Amino acid sequence: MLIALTRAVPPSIDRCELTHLERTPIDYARAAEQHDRYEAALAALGCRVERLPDAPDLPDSVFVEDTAVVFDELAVIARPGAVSRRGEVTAAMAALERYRRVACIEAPGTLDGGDVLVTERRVFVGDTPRTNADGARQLAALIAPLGFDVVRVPVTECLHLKSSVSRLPPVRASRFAGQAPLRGSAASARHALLISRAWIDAAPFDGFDVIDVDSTEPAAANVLTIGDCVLCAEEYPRTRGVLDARGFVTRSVPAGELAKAEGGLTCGSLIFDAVDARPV
Ligand code: CIR
Repeated sequence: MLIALTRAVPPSIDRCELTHLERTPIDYARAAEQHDRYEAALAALGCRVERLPDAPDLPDSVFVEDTAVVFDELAVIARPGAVSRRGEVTAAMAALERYRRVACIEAPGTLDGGDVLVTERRVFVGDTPRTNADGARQLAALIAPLGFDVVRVPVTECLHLKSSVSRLPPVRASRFAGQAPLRGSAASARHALLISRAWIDAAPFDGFDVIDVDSTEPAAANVLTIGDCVLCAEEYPRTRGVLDARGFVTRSVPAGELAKAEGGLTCGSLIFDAVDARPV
């Protein structure tokens, strides 16, 4: 059973943090309706959606991904780089303690979950204003015993690492039938990655099957993979087409309102398997 932790869009969303975008009005009702559709899509894909308690005065609280990174054996509670977001982690920690052993990133470390891309054995951590070297070092120490190594990746063109690169399901040979094999595709059944090279250098991901977003959609790299399905933003149909053409199973939801707050599809949930849950 997959659990998806989510949180309501707060009425204060128009006071959200912004780094790379100009502030434009966010239609609260529309954002809330799009988030409802996102949650419905998660449920349709087999998740049990658990909403954290509302946090009306925390403008970015809908973006629960940034509050933690969940591994099978451990949940690492983040320490968001934006001071305005630090209060968000309490509710995430309370929820995660029901399912996992937890460990916290401590000051002076900072870490946003959106900067952490977990692959089979390697965890990529964005070097951003939100995630500092100490936060990355603490994460590395916590997950080394679980068999993960950590690679830092410089990010300058977008908010988080996962704004520019996100995980796809593992490649199957049939997805590449009739096309030149991708770099690394013969090497393993690793997850493929969807990447926006306009925003990030692909070199750190050497050895992975890397699929490019459509060049007219640089903001389309943040997709949410659940099992074999890739949830895409409706606003980026060409990139969805790229994935469809490769044989991936895709679905889409509208995500334009929260995109004005620099949120993408992974940002709205923390998804993990309850099978590995510790007894409550
Ligand atoms: C922020 O700047 O923190 C929010 N406005 C957007 C956070 C998006 N979260 C994510 O990419 N994981």
